Amino acid sequence: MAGNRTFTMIKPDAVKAGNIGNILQKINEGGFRIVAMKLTKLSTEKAGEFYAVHKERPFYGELVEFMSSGPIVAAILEKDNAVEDFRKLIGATNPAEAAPGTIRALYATSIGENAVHGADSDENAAIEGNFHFGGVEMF
Ligand code: FUP
Repeated sequence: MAGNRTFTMIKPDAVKAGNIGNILQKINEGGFRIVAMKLTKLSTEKAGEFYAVHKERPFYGELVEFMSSGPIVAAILEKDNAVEDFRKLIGATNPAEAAPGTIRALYATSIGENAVHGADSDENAAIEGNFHFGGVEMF
């Protein structure tokens, strides 16, 4: 059975562009409840750890540099079928391929600076949520 929680980050590009409010509105309209949320910043070490699965990919260095370049919003979201429904709401990794009306179609500028992260499985949602919120009270 599909789980009911996912993990997201509003990335440095979207925070810098002033789109936290717009993106949270899309998340609310999408039917997600916020279980935990914080404005934070990843060190290069922490960003490298978070994206360790991509370590061998050619874009890893840029990805780590970008994700540690400014504040982000990290959040745990709740809804039936959360992981799959959230990935539908954010759209394809490359904003040029993201469906109209999706968060990335609206607010992302490139495949690297694509406004939001969404966990890709229940297992990763739990790992990523714990990475940012381990030991923190959930609502
Ligand atoms: P997604 O699950 O949609 O976030 O996409 P991936 O897990 O494939 O990629 C994770 C992050 O790596 C993306 F959000 C941005 C970055 N990336 C690139 O910079 N270039 C690529 O070609 C693919 C991904």
